[in-house]
Amino acid sequence: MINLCGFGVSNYYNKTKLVLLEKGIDFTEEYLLPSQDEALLKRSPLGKIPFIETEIGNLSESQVILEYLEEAYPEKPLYPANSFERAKCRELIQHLELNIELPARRLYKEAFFGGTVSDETKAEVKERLEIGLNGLARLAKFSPFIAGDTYTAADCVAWLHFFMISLTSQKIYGADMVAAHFPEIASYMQLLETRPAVQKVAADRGMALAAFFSPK
Ligand SMILES: N[C@@H](CCC(=O)N[C@@H](CS)C(=O)NCC(=O)O)C(=O)O
Repeated sequence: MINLCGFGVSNYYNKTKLVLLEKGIDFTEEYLLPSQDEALLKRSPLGKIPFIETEIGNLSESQVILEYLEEAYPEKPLYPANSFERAKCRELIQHLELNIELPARRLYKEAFFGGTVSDETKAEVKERLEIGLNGLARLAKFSPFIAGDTYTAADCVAWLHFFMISLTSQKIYGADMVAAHFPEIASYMQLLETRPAVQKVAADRGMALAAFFSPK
């Protein structure tokens, strides 16, 4: 049995959870916040979440976990069978994570955690986000899924990161940068939200967000 560790506010935790659900893999969840405590570092090398525990050992880094799950549980594939199409699917994921989510993450402190971010950082991130979103717009198909006619792991990642980037850009810049780059975004998100696994992650995320941000 797989034990998924982390918490439901994290888009990387939710990415791993969504893939487990989509693939119909049995798993348990353990609520854990990131930390540098030795007890956690023994389980996750950088004290980050998510990570999974399996009978044969632990794995950190959500994308590594996804790739492992795809190989270990090939039924209900979330990557195309063809090598080049599979690479195109991974290309979308890499762009979403490295060139969009990672720069935007520098704004989360102000967008979600009551801190502040300098105007210089905001301007720098905006420039990186413009480049990342423009690049993704050249790759994304939305026909109707992001990589083409089949639902893939890239949709799992896109659904989660689009949600966060859209919220973050509205909070920091007063404008939804995702909607500005992808006119089809609302119908795309609605299409994904017809899936039971997506609905389950969205509902759990809603509860996790409410609990995390409720006055203590
Ligand atoms: N590349 C990692 C990112 C995971 C990550 O950054 N998780 C955040 C929570 S959303 C975390 O643990 N942050 C604590 C830290 O950076 O020390 C993955 O894909 O799993």
